[in-house]
Amino acid sequence: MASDTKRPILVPILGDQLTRTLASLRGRTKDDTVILMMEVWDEATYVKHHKQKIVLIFSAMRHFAAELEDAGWQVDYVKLTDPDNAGSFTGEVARAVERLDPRAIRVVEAGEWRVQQAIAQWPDKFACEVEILPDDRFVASLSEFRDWAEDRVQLRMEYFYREMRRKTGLLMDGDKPLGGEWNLDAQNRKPPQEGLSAPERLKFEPDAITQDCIALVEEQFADHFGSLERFEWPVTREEAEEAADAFFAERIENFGPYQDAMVAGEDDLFHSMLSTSINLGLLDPLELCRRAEQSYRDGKAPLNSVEGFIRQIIGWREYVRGFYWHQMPQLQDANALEAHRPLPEFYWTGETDMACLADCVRSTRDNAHAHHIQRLMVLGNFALLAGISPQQVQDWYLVVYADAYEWVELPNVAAMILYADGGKLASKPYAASGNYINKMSNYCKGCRYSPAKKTGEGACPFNPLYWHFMTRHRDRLEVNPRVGRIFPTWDRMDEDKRQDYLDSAEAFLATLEPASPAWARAARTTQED
Ligand code: FAD
Ligand code: DLZ
Ligand code: SF4
Repeated sequence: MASDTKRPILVPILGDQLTRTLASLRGRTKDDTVILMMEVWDEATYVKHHKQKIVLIFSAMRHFAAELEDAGWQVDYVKLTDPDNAGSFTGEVARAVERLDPRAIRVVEAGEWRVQQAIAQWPDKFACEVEILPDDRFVASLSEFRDWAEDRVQLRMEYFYREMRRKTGLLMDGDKPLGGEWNLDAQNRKPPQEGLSAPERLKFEPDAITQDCIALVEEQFADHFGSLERFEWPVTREEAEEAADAFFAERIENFGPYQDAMVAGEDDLFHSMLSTSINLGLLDPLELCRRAEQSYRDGKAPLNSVEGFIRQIIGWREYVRGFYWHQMPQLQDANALEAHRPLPEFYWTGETDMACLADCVRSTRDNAHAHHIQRLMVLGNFALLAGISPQQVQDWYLVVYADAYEWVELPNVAAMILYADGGKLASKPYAASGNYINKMSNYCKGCRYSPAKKTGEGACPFNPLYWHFMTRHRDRLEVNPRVGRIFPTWDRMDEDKRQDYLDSAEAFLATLEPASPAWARAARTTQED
């Protein structure tokens, strides 16, 4: 065995830890550190991720490793097709320990429960010292969230967000919110006018490294969901910064007003499209918030746009991460509304006459992305109203979006859209009829259904499904101050009308085809969960 000082420190860096200032790299010297990066089958296949998601992660990892090497670091990079690939993070670390005989392993905790459970075993598995460091790329540490959450009967993003505003000083005027109000969401619900379109986001041509990853994915993951015809995501910090520059130059001004708008074929609108880069670690979320604030102070964007953007990041993003670790592992099995219907086939194929859903699935397939309101009020709203099994919906969202990691996907799906946690995260289920989608989009104009028709042939299915859902869960929802007021409207309808709603919903639900076995296998859960 080499003397202790000659033995290196092993620093494994996971696929979503592509940050040069990562805690495990800080204070390390280049000559006594070996960085380990691993493409492993377990991560690529625990669900059958969208093809673009795998290309994105592998390409970003390979570029990051090359950058580190250029900067003089020793990087041990294990490719997926390495014949000795052990298939898992733990297996690869074991191989590296054999190879390098490190004096210590230093790793930043994983973003996901599943992976962190494995890392927590490393101190017992490996003879050398293992140091597991907190991931400090977030504004709030996990213990800070726990302290905040402790003793609260209800957890609400709004109050947590105010704490984060105070902590960061973002948009503050002393101890008061700049402009007098904490949350300007009410100004951010502008419906799209005819012909609304946004400047195109910056798109990136695949270079040789990305092309290799595309070829690898075409070969190894041909049966995964999603198109690889266009791969346009930033894969390096430099590209991600260019994408952010373009957002701050061209789209932040209208980000707020049109945050909830949807336009068929306009896949990005005024959204930043930066979540993939933020989640990989290529962009610093707090730095983006400071840039957003500067846009307001420079008079380039209104306060409602900037506050809205900052709230998504230091509010929602931080809140769901804290909530995930606070609620795991029970969150993954939560099913407060006892929803058991299998995920319909059209979530994979887009083959449905419902124009809104078809367009959202198309964007998801083509871009590995759909914007927030499409995920929430179209795809999510349908899953909620139709009573789709939370576990099947969770896996679908985890598979199909390039920015999906369980810590951010699961709270949004289980708690925000499906109310499967019984209301710990959200004060009410986000249930809506066709009216909402008609108001906030141009989808209904191209649909064979009519949002104005409430029941029967040609009626928008969201209309009867809405009442079917509300009455199914009346006991729980009637006492909810935010939605309970709707029940007197139901009670005032005559008996025939109410029956019409329920029959129409039942008839529609009976037409839903469950996902065929080939698609069901993309998820961890099967149709019989
Ligand atoms: P923008 O609209 O430009 O927002 C700016 C940033 O705010 C985003 O990049 C993101 O980092 C953050 N953000 C916004 N909303 C949320 C939110 N609800 N939770 C956490 N961060 C948020 N986001 C993911 O990053 N990964 C997911 O797996 C994911 N799954 C979702 C599932 C559902 C059902 C819903 C309703 C939302 C989900 N989101 C997820 C949140 C949101 O839809 C995406 O972050 C957003 O669409 C990404 O596009 P953008 O970068 O253009 O976002
Ligand atoms: C999502 C993903 C995929 C598809 N593949 C890998 C991989 O081969 N190697 C890797 O380091 N990370 C990958 N990831 C991202 C990880 O799943 C992510 O880092 C963990 O989920 C964090 O807990
Ligand atoms: Fe969607 Fe209903 Fe509008 Fe058709 S009519 S696009 S199903 S909301």
